[in-house]
Formats: sequence, structure tokens, C-alpha cells
Amino acid sequence: MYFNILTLFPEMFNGPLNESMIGRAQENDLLDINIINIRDYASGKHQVTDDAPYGGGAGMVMKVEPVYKAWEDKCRNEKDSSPVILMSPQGRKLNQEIVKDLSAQEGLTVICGHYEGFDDRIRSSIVTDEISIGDYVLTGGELAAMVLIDAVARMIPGVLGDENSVINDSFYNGLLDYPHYTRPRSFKGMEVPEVLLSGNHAEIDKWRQQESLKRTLLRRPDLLEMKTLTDEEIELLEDIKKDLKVKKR
Ligand code: 4GY
Repeated sequence: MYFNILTLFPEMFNGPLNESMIGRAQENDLLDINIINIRDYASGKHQVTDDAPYGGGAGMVMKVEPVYKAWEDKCRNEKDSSPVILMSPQGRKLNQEIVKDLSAQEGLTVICGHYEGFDDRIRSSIVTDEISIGDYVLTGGELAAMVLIDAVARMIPGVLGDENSVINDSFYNGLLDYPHYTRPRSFKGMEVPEVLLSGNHAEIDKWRQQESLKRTLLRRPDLLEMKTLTDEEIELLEDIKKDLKVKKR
């Protein structure tokens, strides 16, 4: 899979994406990240990429032409008809379902906005999707783009060492992940749950399913409402609710 990133701050992408899993995925040619500097497409001696807003008001607005030209030159050709995603708080809020859908694309083009906003004709001319990573405002779209790339890239088969690891992820089955433990068995008086040491894999699976459901019920009940539960899950949830009521008394 490939990503074209249109940005005014290409250096920001140097660190995070070259480390760990995403770095390895690039070395193994599972992932190709093309960083495109919007400023290279700005005209004039000063290569200006922003300007004052029509209608007045504070702040600067990112100009449309440099972004459009960068896209035209680097992202529109026989080999490339990738969706163009604008990172913005006004987009649809990113979740694992969207991540999964995007990972099925051959490539994605991501535009990182800056300044107080962008000329709306960036939207109307080239953007096909607008995504937000959450209800807060960043100083630019770069960190948001890196979040998107990281989440999407790890869904590409072969990027995670162990193919099973996405299956156990939080959200993969619409539930939060169960608690994990590794050595030592005892740490400052806190013990690893006995069942995990039992070697009984049926019991371990059941415990993990229960803990997943319990965590989701306590921390993210909204996720349970979204999900169609199996008969087994409904039964386990009833037990968990009873158990929690007993503990409250
Ligand atoms: N939240 N999700 C986000 C963001 C920065 C000024 C518009 C977000 O995705 N992007 O906060 N982006 C702003 C900076 C122009 C984008």
C-alpha cells in the first residue's frame, strides 16, 4: 500500500514512520510513504503558501493553488487514482471500522492543513474524504496524518509480525481488549490471575471473553450498544452484571 502525504512540514514525518513496525514495513516494501512538500509548488520568489482571509478576520488561510498543483503533479496519473483525505476536525471521526475500510485501498493521498484553516476550494476541487482523529484542535494535520497512517498500515497483512495480533486487538470484535500479564508472577503483592497459570485453554478463553465484556461494560458501554451480541455474550454479561451488583453491596 502507498501513502502520498501533502504537507508544509515534511521533516515532521522523518521520526515516527521510520521506527518500529511501520519502519520495517517500508523496508519490506509492504508500505511506501511519499512525502510531498507543498511549498515546492508555491509560486514566486517567496513561495508563499498562505494568505489573509477574504472578508477579513484574524489568522491566515492555506492557499489552494500550491496544494492543487502538488496533487496534480504527484498524485494524479495512470497509476494513481487514490482517494484524497483531508485531515480536519470537521471530518468523520476515525474509528477501527474506517481504518479497516481504508486499509483495503491500494493507496491513499492525505492532505495536512495548517494555519487557521484552508481555502475551502481545496475541499471542493480534490478532496474525496475528510477525517478527524478526535474532537480537539491540533496546530496542523501532520500528527493526525501519522495517526491515520499508523492505524491503517498495521492492518496490511504482513505488517504486524504475528498475523493473529490484530484479531485480539481492542475493537477488532467490537469489544475492549482483556488484561494481559507476563513475568514476574508476583509484583509488589499483585498476582497474575490463577486461571492464566492453569494451562486450561478453554477456561482461559472464557476468562478473557468475560474480562473483555466486563471492561467494555464498565468503560465503554456505548460500544456494547453498537454491537450485536451472541447468546453466549448476553449470558456472560448477565453474570457479570449480577457479580458487580453483589460486589457493590
Ligand atoms: N482533530 N483531526 C485534526 C486537526 C489541525 C488548522 C485545519 C484533527 O484531524 N486533523 O486538528 N487538524 C487543523 C489546523 C487547519 C486543521
